[in-house]
Amino acid sequence: MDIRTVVTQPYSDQKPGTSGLRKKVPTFQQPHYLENFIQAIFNSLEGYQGQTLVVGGDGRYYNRQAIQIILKMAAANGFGKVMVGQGGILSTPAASCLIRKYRAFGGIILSASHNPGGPNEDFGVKYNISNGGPAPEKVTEAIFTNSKSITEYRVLDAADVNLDRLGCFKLGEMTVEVIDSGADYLELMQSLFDFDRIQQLLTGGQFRMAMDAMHAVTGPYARSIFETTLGAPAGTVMHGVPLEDFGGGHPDPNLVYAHELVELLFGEDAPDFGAASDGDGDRNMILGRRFFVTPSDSLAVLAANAKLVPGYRDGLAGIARSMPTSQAADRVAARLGIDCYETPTGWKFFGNLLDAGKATLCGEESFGTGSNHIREKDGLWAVLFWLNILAARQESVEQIVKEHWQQFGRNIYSRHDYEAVDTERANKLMEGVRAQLPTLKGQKLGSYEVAYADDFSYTDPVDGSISHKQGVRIGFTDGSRMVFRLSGTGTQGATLRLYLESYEPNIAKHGLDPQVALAEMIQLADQVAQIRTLTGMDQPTVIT
Ligand code: G16
Repeated sequence: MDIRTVVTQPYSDQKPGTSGLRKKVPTFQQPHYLENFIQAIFNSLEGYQGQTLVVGGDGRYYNRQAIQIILKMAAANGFGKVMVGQGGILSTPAASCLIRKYRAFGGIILSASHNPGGPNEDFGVKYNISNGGPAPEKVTEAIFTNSKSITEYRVLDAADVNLDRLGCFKLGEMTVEVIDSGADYLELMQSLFDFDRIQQLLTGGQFRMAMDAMHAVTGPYARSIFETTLGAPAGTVMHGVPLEDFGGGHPDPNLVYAHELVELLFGEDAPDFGAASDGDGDRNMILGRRFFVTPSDSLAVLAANAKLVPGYRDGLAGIARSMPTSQAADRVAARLGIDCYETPTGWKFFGNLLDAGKATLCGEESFGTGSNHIREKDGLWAVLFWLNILAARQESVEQIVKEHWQQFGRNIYSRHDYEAVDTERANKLMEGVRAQLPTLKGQKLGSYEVAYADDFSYTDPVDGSISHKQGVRIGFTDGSRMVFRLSGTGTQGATLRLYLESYEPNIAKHGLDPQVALAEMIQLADQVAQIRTLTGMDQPTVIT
């Protein structure tokens, strides 16, 4: 079998975003586009000769073709072995688990996460390092730099590997091991949670749950865990068969896109517990009967109840949250006497804190929660964590959250997304807000007084690296705040995210609808940023 060196031209748009390179499928299908990016990844790494690479994706359109290309390029570039999930399937958390467990050099995960899939929809490539986590900025920058000057890539001329048959195959000098996509992940979950107790809850006849896999990668994992292992009735997992186009849906577990689950949980005779996960299985949404748990509250509740869960019984080293995530977790950390870290948006920023043992639990407002068990956020882990707490406390989701608010006060929170905004206008909006920052401090805005106004920058406490311009914050003297940033995961125009938060210690006001409680701030945000004028939109596309 021959290794071919193919002459290529660089593409100028291969800059990884918040989580890898995400583009429309036709962009990835351009001649040499995927190959260039994969070679740019390999070129920016050192010492991988003879080492193991983990490869898999969320099963979206183009997954299988991309994997064949990557396998042949890995063989031509000198990897010793590639572990690939059966059928090319690996959830993002399962890939992270495998990289760590088998001490792989790294992994390539093919996913555009919660973005839709299909011939004209999104595809993505993400590189994870040996700790199992997303490549940090210095690596993604090196990949981008490499992609801009690439002149050739290496690929093995060979037949495709049968991805559906478990076992080891030779591809040139390299071994390809097609592995069961879920076995190692299930074992890890069993080591963290009280499966016996959760099983009693799910089979006791009193408690019902629904898990929406949104026709994405979590389906087979969820069926194996909840239905086969824990004994929940067949049908507990909805939309459990992964489809290349996610059944035409938008595999984003939020109140808008997971509407079937939401209708079920808010309808007559609703189950006690509902959960959903996204395209690649790292996000989660948690619902009780007629009750939505915001991701920020979810992190805080998990942290406050961690001692009920075997894997966290010895306590937490610290908590980390992304900057736009509400400060609910900070209150729990303060009560527990542990540190709470505020990082930029992007799971990659948690890696160093977890590796250094500074944080145990991490979370983001964007429906991401996880811990030091791997280096990615983990949708099913969060669902099991909640089930473990529910089994231990024998209370409803709503009771648990409301009691949490009574103890800690409520951080009322909402995110407004304006999607597919003209990029130039979105940049103008952000520049407009940035221009006001130096003069905002001390000003009265409606009934609020500005305590600080800045563009968030982060100094990593472990390696000292600095990340600038990570979101504009306007904080008020009563602890409320609004945050503006542009999404780093969209593939069409720009997405403006407006994050709103206020703190409410008064129990009598805990039942308020966040849109009502935050109404004045929503209006002030529009005043400051001219959102409606500049986006040309009267309403956000998605409110969570
Ligand atoms: C990715 C990142 C998350 C981030 C989210 C939203 O999630 O891994 O850390 O919070 O994007 O990012 P943005 O606000 O820039 O769109 P996922 O699930 O898409 O990989």
